[in-house]
Amino acid sequence: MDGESERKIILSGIQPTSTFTLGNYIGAMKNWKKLQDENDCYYFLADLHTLTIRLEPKELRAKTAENFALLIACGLAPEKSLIFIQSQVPTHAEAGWILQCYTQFGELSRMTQFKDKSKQHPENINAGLFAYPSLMAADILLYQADYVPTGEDQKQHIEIARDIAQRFNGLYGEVFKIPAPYISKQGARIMSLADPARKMSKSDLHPRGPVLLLDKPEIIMRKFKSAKTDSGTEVVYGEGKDGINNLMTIYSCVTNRSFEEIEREFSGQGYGAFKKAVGEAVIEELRPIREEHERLMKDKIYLESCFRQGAEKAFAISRRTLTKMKKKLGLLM
Ligand code: ATP
Ligand code: LTN
Repeated sequence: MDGESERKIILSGIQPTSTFTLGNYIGAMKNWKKLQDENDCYYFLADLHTLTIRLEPKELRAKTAENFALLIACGLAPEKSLIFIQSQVPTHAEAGWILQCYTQFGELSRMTQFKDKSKQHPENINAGLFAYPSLMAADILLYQADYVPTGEDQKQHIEIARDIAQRFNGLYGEVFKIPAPYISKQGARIMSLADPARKMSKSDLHPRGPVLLLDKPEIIMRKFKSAKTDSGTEVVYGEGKDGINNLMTIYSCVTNRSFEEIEREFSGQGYGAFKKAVGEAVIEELRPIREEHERLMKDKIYLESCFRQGAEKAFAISRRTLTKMKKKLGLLM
């Protein structure tokens, strides 16, 4: 951010497709938490976006509840940030449709996520998957967000949201604030432990690729010990060392140590000792989250009151922008 002192509007979302990973935590939630004291923050589960792939209804329901509790367990406090579930706030789908009519076929065709997901699910390349960025633009623009903190992979979607906002404003006057991406320099792209050339992703089915936030300590350690690295021995950041670079990034994000400090700390110790240390650091970082999650999952009444109140407030805020959009368009109100 540009160092101005006034509070900014911060908004971000995450799909509840599966249990959140260490990549989601480092690239997204850890930053979301830092921002919540000094800004007005809106965070939500993008469950409507999840419908673009096929999930069992039972599974979606369970993952949405589990991940809502995980957001809180990661330190997002309902008394500080507005936390809600997208499908419980009807303005998103309505504004999403309107903005689809202001999104061009050509620009949607260029989206990397669309190309990747179409390859992953060739049997189900649906219109929702294609128009996904228009709904995401609605999510952002409805709240007049200043900044959208995400990992690197979402930058293209935020750029299209800016283009849509500028196009709409150009036609109808100042309706939307133009949002900016907010991507931290480090940890914006944590890689899979099994294949460091690929992004760590919660939908990755490889048993040792993603570290899940609810993994037990012994599982986390096993995943780090078997993490794929090159044939070298020195813990040094460098080209052609994707596996070690990724482990160093994870360790650095979790312990706040610089690469130089890490190189000094593990000089002459080999990869084995380093992998174990990264595993231990991650276990300690995730332990309080897992414990808090376990506690929250037993308090269904509290969780439900959080998401009901969140949805109500989100509706009240987003409705102002939606009403403005509809008036500008000539929809009879
Ligand atoms: P899926 O496998 O369901 O596509 P995903 O794990 O890639 O999911 P998203 O729901 O697309 O995660 O992303 C949620 C947030 O986490 C976004 O801000 C995204 O940029 C961030 N994120 C996802 N994966 C990583 C990663 N490997 N490193 C850093 N940030 C990430
Ligand atoms: N596309 C995002 C999730 C998402 C989002 C948003 C992120 C949906 N709407 C609005 C930021 C702002 C993803 O897959 N991570």
